[in-house]
Amino acid sequence: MSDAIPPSSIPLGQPPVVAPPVDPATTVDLAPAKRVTFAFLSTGLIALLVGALLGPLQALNYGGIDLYGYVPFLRSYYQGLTLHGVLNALVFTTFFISGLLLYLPARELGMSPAMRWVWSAFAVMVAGLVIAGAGILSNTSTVLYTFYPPLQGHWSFYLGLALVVVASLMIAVEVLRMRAVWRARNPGLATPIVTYMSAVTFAMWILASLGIVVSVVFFLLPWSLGWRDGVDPLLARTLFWYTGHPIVYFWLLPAYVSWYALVPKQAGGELASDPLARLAFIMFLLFSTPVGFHHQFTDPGIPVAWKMVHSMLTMFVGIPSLLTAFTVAASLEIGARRRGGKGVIGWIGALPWKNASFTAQVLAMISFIFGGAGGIVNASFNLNMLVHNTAWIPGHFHLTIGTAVTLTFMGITFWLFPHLLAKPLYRPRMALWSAWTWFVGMMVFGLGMHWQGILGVPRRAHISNLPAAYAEAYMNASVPMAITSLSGAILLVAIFLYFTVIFGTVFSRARLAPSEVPEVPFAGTRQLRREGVIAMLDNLRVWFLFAAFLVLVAYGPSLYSMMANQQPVPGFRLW
Ligand code: HAS
Ligand code: CU
Repeated sequence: MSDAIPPSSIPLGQPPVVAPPVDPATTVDLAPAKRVTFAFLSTGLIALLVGALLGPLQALNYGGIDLYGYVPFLRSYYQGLTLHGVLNALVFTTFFISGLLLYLPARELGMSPAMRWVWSAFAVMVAGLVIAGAGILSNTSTVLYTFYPPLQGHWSFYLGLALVVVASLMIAVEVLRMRAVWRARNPGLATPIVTYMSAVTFAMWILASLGIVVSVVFFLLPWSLGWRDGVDPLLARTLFWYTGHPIVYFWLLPAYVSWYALVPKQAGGELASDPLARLAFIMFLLFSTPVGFHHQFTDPGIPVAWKMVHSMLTMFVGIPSLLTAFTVAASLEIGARRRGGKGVIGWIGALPWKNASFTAQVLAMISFIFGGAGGIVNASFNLNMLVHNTAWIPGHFHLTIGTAVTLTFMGITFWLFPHLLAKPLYRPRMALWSAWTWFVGMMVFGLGMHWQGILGVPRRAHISNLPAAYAEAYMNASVPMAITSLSGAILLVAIFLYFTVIFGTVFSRARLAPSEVPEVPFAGTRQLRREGVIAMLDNLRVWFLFAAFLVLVAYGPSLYSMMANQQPVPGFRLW
């Protein structure tokens, strides 16, 4: 590698392929869109705050320290774990993504969303959160975030979560509508990159959410209301994982939007390859959904051949992330060399490490190298037997959703809140510290949990409350258990620092002058024509049909036989 700036797909410094659209900031009043975005993001962050504060309790549990008795609204470890998983993995993410992937396209296209519709979506999502929250807090739905039957929750739990999903689909419809309007007005032009990525993410989510919608509407809700005597656990698990796997890309892709289309600008560079980014997103649309059996390798009743098909397709869905690693690293390198960075890896030092928003997101990327490698282990049919249902799995998903995604979202708030509120970021140095402590805390957590998993420590076990005879079985894991506990303390500091910055920013009386308000750091300033490969990639309808076909092949036969041979089981309450 030389020190020269690496070539990008379109020569640097050349005029754009065609003139970029008129700067939207000058034409459309985005103030209403900013308000609804802030509503989505801040509600999501409150869910994160409550959910994350329960996290250290879980980490300390692995070190044999039981603090559940001190939390007044919790009656058991499992109630705490349900609240933690639902608030962090399901509620925080859905609110945040709905706000972010609505606002970025609106800003990029210079279009105001249909405000009545998106405020209705917000109201439905809040109603869902309140209803599901009541189910969990009343201890009537301690079924964990995977809510496997025959564990039976209260109907409010299922109804609430269904409303959250429905609301996110309302946002999906709006983003696809905005894209369609823009395309009709600009027939010769390709969808601008951020809108393109957001539209693909939502198209994927529409296909992916089908499993959970069918499961809740036709099985879980009627069952919890007493209208059905039982549900078939295998069918319900399969429908759950039909959505439960691709939902992880519904979380990841908005982070990728930022890594591809915003972070390169923050690094002082640009997106290294626009077409490659689009290709990666189309691969996610195709391969995200037909892989859910990799969560069910140990489930009986699914032919091994189908498990193998899903294992192979899972390897396919790893490819766009590998593409992402190279494109994003190249984009960062362009920025670093423009900033004077030199050397084969010396350029890394020239990146803007003092910028909290940038640093949080690059640390998130680094965590994903380890999270992704663990994912490949999980997906390997034979290795999965070793790690399934052990502490390894929460280790994996705290590096992916808990760091790669969440730390990216935290980094985004460091510029987005000042942008939305026209207020300066409160204590930027503290913001930087919060990113580093979150990263270090999660890496330590990941180390402790993966290590325990290999030693056979189960996930979802109230370790700190085990009878002595059982506890002895895990004596050989005392070192990684101590490491996991330590991470809980580090993460508690990170939560405190991050939310001090957020609350400090939101409640600050200081105001930024219009010229000081940070702009959305769009990196892709080039407008591509809708022709050739780009036109092919822009034809989302065809790709969506391909994706649906692949899903039909991968799930059709198994789902058909499960539906035909249902063995319903009545509900259990173990709490
Ligand atoms: Fe996973 C279980 C396989 C990705 C989340 N996963 C889970 C669960 C969750 C989860 C929540 O095959 C637990 C569910 C439960 O409760 O039971 N996962 C994978 C695979 C991937 C993967 C193959 N997972 C994710 C992501 C998640 C997530 C993303 C959330 C956002 N996962 C599994 C399997 C299971 C599983 C099995 C079931 C296990 C079991 O037995 O229960 C892949 O998508 C990963 C591909 C990623 C890569 C990494 C690319 C690296 C990048 C960073 C580049 C860095 C740069 C920085 C540019 C190949 C893109 C440069 C830095 C400079 C300074 C220059
Ligand atoms: Cu998965």
